[in-house]
Amino acid sequence: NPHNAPPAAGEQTAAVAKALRALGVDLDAFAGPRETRSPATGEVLARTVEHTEADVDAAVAAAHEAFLTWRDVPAPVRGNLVKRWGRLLTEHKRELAVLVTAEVGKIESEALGEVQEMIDICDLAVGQSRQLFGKTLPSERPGHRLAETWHPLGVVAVVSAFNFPVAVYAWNAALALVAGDAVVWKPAEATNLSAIGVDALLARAVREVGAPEGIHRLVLADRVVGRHLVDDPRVALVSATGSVRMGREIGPRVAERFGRVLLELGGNNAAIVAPSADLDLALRGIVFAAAGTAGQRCTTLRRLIVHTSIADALVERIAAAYGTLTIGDPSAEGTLIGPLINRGSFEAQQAALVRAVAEGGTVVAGGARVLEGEAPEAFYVEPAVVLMPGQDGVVQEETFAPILYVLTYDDLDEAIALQNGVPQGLSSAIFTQDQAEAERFLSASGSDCGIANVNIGTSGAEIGGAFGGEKETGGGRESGTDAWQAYMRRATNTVNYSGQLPLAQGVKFL
Ligand code: UN1
Repeated sequence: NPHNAPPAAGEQTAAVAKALRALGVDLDAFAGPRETRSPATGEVLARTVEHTEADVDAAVAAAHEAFLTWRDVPAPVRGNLVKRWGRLLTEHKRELAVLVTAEVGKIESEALGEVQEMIDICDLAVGQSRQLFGKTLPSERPGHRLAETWHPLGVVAVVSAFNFPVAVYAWNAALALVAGDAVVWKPAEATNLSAIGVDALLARAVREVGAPEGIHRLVLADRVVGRHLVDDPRVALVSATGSVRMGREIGPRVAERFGRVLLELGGNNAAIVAPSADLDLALRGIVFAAAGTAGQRCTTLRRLIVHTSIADALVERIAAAYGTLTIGDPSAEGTLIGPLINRGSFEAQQAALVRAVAEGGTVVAGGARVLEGEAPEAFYVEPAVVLMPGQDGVVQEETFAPILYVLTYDDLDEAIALQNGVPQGLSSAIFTQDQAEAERFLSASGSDCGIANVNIGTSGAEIGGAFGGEKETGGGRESGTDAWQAYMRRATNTVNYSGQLPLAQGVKFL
């Protein structure tokens, strides 16, 4: 693969300091022992505070108190806050993207795209602030009216993952804030700086529109302290994005106290490529979805299920395309593959490849670590393509790295069974020109995922559609047409204007 040398030492640290200053952040106010490292060089970008359980308590208390005022502010007025925040995000798109690139190693256009997702969800939420509607229903009793009303829910805890360090927070926060909730955000430990930047802009918007100061709080904490947040009975909803392991821990804890969860967990996304597929288009869709973001999206394409008749030709073209992808400095012109987030991620990538081979797989492209000499503390890998004889073992698992497993099929039912034959259910796609096949894939007995696409890859969804998945993906939905309901509580109102008291179901009493 062509390479771009990793950034020079200190270059990113300087860029981060400059971006934070432009965002109005005084980093000294966050000074502490937690190191944020650049995945592109391994250097320490900044050291920030580690909040304690007492800090979490204080954050939730402040958020809860602010909620008590915020819930009575008319929703369209709440929308003004999100409108202002969206403007500030637009003005500071570049600086935020610099932080995302430095902390996550995303290439520039993807980092900008992530900030754009925040701006888009703000727009959606502002419009939504005038549409938090309930239905009015006919009552079975004369002179009665039945209605449903949606009310603010309370404090929403947002636990976000490193790979979308800012967009996923915005999906939650923008809707929660118009819904009348307060938000407490615990970002992934690797991405404190972009969280600090985003939170600073929200703080500014809050000041400018005169909203209660406590409606947003940032908690910079590890998993252990994070548990304290999840367990707090004042937290009405925990919206968490991360691994299945994390979901298994959070889900039962919140259920124990009858709190609500919105879980966005692992994906093991597949694309079926049918014999009629437009292979030029499929190739581009596959390469972006499988190798883009260095394979670190929840929606990354991890399994390719190709019709036997075209498998050899397609795999050859994918391998050739992979060889042209430039790996290296995520902010350099032309780079398409940045680094993995850290050493643990690299070790998981290597272990998965070793296992795949032991299970009968053949690595036909990539997989090797590169740029090790230039950046011994950074982990760049070539995206890999691995032919697999079946999908037991390692193919069942989500390895957060660019590894594409290829399986073959002979008839569509078999392909759909393979597509559905994993524990996760986030995203899926079919490449076909055959309309009947496409419809079959989208039908009730087709893909079992929350996202099912035709002639487009598994990743890169727009915020207008609901985002989330089934099975071990956790069942939650963020963004989209009715996600706002997750951040509100629903009341049913029966109003009697008849002057009589007829009982429902014809019951006679007194
Ligand atoms: C994630 O990987 O956690 O659909 C979110 C996509 C992006 C969001 C991914 N819009 O790939």
